[in-house]
Amino acid sequence: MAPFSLRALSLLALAGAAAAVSLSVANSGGNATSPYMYGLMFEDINQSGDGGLYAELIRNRAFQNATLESWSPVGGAALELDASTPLSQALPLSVKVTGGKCRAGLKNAGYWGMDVKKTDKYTGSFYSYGAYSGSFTASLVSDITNETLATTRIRSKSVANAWTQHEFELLPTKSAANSNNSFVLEFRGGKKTELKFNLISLFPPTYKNRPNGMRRELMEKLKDLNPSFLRCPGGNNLEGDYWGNYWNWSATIGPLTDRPGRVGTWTYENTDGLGLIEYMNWAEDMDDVEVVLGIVAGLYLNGEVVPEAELGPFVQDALNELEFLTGDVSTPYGALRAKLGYPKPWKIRYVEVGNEDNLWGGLDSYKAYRLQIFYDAIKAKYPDMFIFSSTTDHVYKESGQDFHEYTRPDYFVSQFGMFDSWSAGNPIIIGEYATIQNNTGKLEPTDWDAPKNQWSNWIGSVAEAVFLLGAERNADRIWGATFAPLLQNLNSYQWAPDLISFTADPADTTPSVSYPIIKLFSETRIKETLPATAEGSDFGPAYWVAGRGDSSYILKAAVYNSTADVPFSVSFEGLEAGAMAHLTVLSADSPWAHNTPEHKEGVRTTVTHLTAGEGGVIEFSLPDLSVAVLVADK
Ligand SMILES: *[C@@H]1O[C@H](CO)[C@@H](O)[C@H](O)[C@H]1NC(C)=O
Ligand SMILES: *[C@@H]1O[C@H](CO)[C@@H](O)[C@H](O)[C@H]1NC(C)=O
Ligand SMILES: *[C@@H]1O[C@H](CO)[C@@H](O)[C@H](O)[C@H]1NC(C)=O
Ligand SMILES: *[C@@H]1O[C@H](CO)[C@@H](O)[C@H](O)[C@H]1NC(C)=O
Ligand SMILES: *[C@@H]1O[C@H](CO)[C@@H](O)[C@H](O)[C@H]1NC(C)=O
Ligand SMILES: *[C@@H]1O[C@H](CO)[C@@H](O)[C@H](O)[C@H]1NC(C)=O
Ligand SMILES: *[C@@H]1O[C@H](CO)[C@@H](O)[C@H](O)[C@H]1NC(C)=O
Ligand SMILES: CC(=O)N[C@H]1CO[C@H](CO)[C@@H](O)[C@@H]1O
Repeated sequence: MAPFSLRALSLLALAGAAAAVSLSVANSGGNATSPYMYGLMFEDINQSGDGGLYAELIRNRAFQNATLESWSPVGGAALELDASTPLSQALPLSVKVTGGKCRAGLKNAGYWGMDVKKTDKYTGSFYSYGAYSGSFTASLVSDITNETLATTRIRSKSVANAWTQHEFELLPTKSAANSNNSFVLEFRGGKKTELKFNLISLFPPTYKNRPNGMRRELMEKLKDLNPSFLRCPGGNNLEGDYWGNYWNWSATIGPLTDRPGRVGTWTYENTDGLGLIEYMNWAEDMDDVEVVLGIVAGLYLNGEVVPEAELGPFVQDALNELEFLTGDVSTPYGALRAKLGYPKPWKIRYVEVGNEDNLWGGLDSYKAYRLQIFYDAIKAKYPDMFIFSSTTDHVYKESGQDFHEYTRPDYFVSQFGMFDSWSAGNPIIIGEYATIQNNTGKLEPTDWDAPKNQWSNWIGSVAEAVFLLGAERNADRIWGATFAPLLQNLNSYQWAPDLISFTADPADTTPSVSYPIIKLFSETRIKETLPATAEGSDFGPAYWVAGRGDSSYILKAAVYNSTADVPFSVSFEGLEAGAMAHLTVLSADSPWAHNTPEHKEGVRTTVTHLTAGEGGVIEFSLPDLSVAVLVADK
């Protein structure tokens, strides 16, 4: 038996030696890293806009989908949809309330509830049609106890044969125990009662107090990621499911009464209250992150493509949109923007033509004419704008390219080196990435017919980190990267896993286990990558990128699929013995660790202070399935 165990021992020792990482990081010879390395990608998917980021509490506020969904009668009244007196061209349908007892009206259940806090002031508005000289009562009530949490009386200005707007505020006298609350609007009922209502809206305080703004704690979670770009408004949602169903920028601006809304790609009605201007405000509120604006490029998800001869209006639409955003007030669309209250132009420096135009039979036409026509038209008017192709299968002139990957952990890890061999000419945005399925034991990509993970699990998040390190090592060609999708309303979603899950109750807001990795990488920005020479070991099971920050040296590393802890000894050229460093390590109890609203602590963070030893060498070790960043003070 003795020789046997000796043999086993020496094999183990070999494995240990092979896994040890001894790195010497040079002080020059690297590449400047894109300032946009970490960002956000957003589209209205999984009720992440309406019912999520967009702070509106009333669901189906303007009956845009021709249903009474989310509304119910109170006090014996009857509700029906009414098309006889449109509030506006964009909002043709209203609700007619008839009959009822002495106090009658209608009730809205919100987006699966409403959060009610005593410390918050709620701002509401509704339009009514019909003669009525009494008062309205607007209230927030608990669905569980029937308690009134906030109420106010509004003197009626309502008249026959015209729409009248009423505004009000609600100040709760107590906080609700949970988010099972509704909004109730009541008035004097009776046999002759007949009143119509539309655009019934209620907002809590919003992020940075923007009118028509965003939900506070979700925006805070996004801001905490320290993002530097926002890719919007899609994604598939930009393209639309069928002919004419594209995201139409001009229908998402102006007063809410002018926004018709749209059944988005994810098959539910979007109010478009979160429209183009709200995206720009969002970018501004994240301390001016760069917007990567997706423009509609003539491919629908059912495979229909706009023929070359009919593309003109789409190109004009894109130019109008860019003029609306960036044009001087003396231009027609710049003037429109000013008229809507935004005289100061926004900056758009990055445009993406379409989304995933390699899919759904779109590639031939994208290659033949679509990318080129948009590129040439935009460049002719805006020579300084940088234009991304929506795929890596086709670039045109100086365009960038967009790489999307939804796959399994092993597959991501196998792609650590994929960008090493790409030509550096056309910068790549990794516009969407996520681990969505488990390993199978073989190196297999996603099976689109099989279920996806409900929650990001830790092994998948570490694999994403390895992939990101591979991208950052190629700083000369990677423009930026963003996880997708960003947000998920747990009460109604089409796609999991997502980066942040939420419900109406802010206490449920749950960042996935991928979130702390992105946050850590994004907080420790490498300004310039530096060549790191590894003595006697190659990538795997440890992966890394080294570089220089503002006043520090940085090493980012991940360990995936190791049988033992991996010892690191790292020296940075110019860093002396005694130099101070700190090491942040993210790890979890199991490869399957994940976060849920009930358990949000799937990832452990440990910070260790280290001192460089002889020759400036910093030593530490990392466990299997860990992600770490070492920051050494210069
Ligand atoms: C910098 O870019 C060059 C050219 O793409 C590449 O060969 C080199 O490895 C890069 N250096 C680092 C440290 O990433
Ligand atoms: C309502 O939504 C469904 C999809 O859920 C869609 O098929 C229908 O066209 C929509 N109707 C209106 C009026 O928007
Ligand atoms: C709340 O009101 C509903 C409808 O009127 C009633 O069915 C329910 O019993 C009430 N709940 C409580 C706790 O009073
Ligand atoms: C409270 O609301 C949640 C949805 O957010 C729902 O699943 C639950 O059934 C509600 N509970 C009650 C008692 O209404
Ligand atoms: C886009 O919106 C504008 C303004 O609302 C409208 O005139 C136009 O018809 C819309 N286009 C489509 C295809 O719906
Ligand atoms: C993980 O380790 C196992 C056994 O050591 C090996 O077969 C497999 O290829 C490794 N996977 C990756 C992605 O490195
Ligand atoms: C992936 O594996 C985890 C842990 O076994 C499991 O909970 C999850 O359901 C798996 N995902 C899928 C899509 O089967
Ligand atoms: C309102 C809405 O879009 N609901 C959909 C959310 O996603 C689920 C699938 O997960 C659909 O069944 C719902 O219809």
